[in-house]
Amino acid sequence: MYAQMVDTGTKRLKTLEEMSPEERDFQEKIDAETKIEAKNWMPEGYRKTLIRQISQHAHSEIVGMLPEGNWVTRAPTLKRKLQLMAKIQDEAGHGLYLYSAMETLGADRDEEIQKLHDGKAKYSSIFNYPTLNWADMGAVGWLVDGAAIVNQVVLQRTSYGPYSRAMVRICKEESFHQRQGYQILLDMMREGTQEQKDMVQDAINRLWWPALMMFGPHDDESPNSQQSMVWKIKRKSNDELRQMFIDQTVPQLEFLGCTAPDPDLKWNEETGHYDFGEINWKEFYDVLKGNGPCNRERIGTRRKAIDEGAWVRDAAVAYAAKKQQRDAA
Ligand code: BYC
Repeated sequence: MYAQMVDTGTKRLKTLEEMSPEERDFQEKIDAETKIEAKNWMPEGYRKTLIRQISQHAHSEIVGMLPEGNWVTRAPTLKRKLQLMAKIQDEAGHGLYLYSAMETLGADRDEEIQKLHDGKAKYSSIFNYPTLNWADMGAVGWLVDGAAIVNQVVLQRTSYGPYSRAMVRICKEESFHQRQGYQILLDMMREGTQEQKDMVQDAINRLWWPALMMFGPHDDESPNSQQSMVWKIKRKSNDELRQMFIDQTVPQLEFLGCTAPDPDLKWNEETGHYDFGEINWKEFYDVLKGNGPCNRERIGTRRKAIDEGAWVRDAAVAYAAKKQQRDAA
């Protein structure tokens, strides 16, 4: 039974015998599926890992609004425009629940957001790709929210209570997003012109591999996984989740009448899963380093939004102070 990284620079985890009594109690709670709450004792590494993961997740929701925001003015009908706006507002809400969950761990929201704007914090690689045509709105909903759901359904059982409860609500909304994305593509494939059908295939060709990258590096290349699995922050590994996503998505792809840009994708009778080709990991790590097609644009837009919204925040603070004075008088 292992629970915590030994601080020796090695990858070995501490055995129960090597732990302090507090660490042992904590791990026993985790093993018994008791949720950890904000006021409970927790190892510093557990707190830091959660702040890292939840803040990255929150930043992803907020930056994730940008590729879709690009299409609000060009959505083809009023109904589609309203649906897209509602989805984008939901993402903002997800960001807010997640920043709040992160604050329960003692992290400061402004500081974490500043790290994002300084290019020091990560957010999901997928949002550094452009959305070039209307079918991308369908493909983002279907593939990107679809991948997010596979990851987040499992996170509903994560060991930290506030994160797990935020996930329950987020998953409900994400399921709706996935369905509306798939419906956009179905309509284009069933009722569209050849040009519109080609747009759907083009969107899938561009977003397929980046969607698979959302699950992170292979398990043996993932520095955080081993510890996060023992602490039950993560309940399934990156590769397990990626396989689940492929297995559920390929039949939907076939139903659409489209193909994936992967010549190695095929059903494997023996394993009962789809085999698929290797991700371009160089591209993945380049995007993480800030060199994806839209990294600079995304961060630039976020910084501009914060700068231009400063007067609103100042006005709200001034109003609250005035109200307090009036109420006290
Ligand atoms: N992009 O050791 P690993 C959404 C980083 S959906 C960028 O496996 P971990 C939305 C990783 O952070 C997307 N970075 O890490 C949907 C780590 O770097 P650091 C958000 C990535 O944390 C629709 C390093 O690579 N979902 O929001 O154990 C519309 C090594 O990786 C990525 C979540 O955030 C990536 N794809 O596992 C709008 C879900 N993959 O921090 C919005 C919650 C890996 O050590 N997060 N990295 O410098 C998780 O489940 C886990 O954090 C991950 C990575 C599976 C993503």
